[in-house]
Amino acid sequence: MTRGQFITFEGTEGVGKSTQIARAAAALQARGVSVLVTREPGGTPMAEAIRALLLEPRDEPVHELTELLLMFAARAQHLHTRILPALDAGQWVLCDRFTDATFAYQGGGRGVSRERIAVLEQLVQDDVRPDQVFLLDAPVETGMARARSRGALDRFEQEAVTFFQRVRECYRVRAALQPDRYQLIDAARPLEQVAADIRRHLHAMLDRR
Ligand code: Z5A
Repeated sequence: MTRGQFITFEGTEGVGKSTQIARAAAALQARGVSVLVTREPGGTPMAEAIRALLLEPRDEPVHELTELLLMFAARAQHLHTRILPALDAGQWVLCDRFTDATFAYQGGGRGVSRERIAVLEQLVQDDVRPDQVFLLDAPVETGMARARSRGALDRFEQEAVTFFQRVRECYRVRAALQPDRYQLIDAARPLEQVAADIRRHLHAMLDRR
């Protein structure tokens, strides 16, 4: 059995990750690929319970290490009980955010050091890294306007524009450092153009196998 591909979708809020994952899954399925669509934090019942803890707005200040450890606790459960078994079974896993989000949000956004995050990455993931990362990139204000038309804001969505600007910058730096693994996608364009770009990259991945 050929191992599946692990593909993640990243970016600041409202850039269109969920929308594009659904289209990417359909494009792969049309080529006969078995796909698992999942997300972080979350993806298993226990990890979804941790997600609810993380996203719920609360009066108590949340320490950045508490947030970091909860992200990786959810990830350990998700990776080892859901993602890796699916990859071993030959499925392609499309995941809405993964550890790049931790470097961007807890690192770039909250100021936790890269080294500290890397220690947990190694502990939880060993050598597992996404095969391909689609970084959907758009001005922070564009994504915020799209996402905020939905109503009540979660704990992350309540952050200031400057927080998301640091997150975006961190993502862009990571993408520039590893151009083979990242596809930087201009997500400010109309939805169908973004989807066509991603589809082209996925077809190229399939053709190489
Ligand atoms: N987080 C973290 O801090 N550390 C970590 O390690 C991880 C996560 C894994 C929840 O993630 C929070 O967890 C997240 C970071 C943190 N907080 N924030 N911000 P999430 O992925 O669930 O949250 P999100 O980024 O806020 O998701 P989102 O708002 O659902 O965004 P999206 O999935 O990128 O967008 P969408 O739902 O596909 O689209 C939003 C709207 O825009 C929708 O109405 C679409 O129809 C529309 N849209 C999409 N694309 C377009 C284009 N191209 N043109 C026009 N309109 C569009």
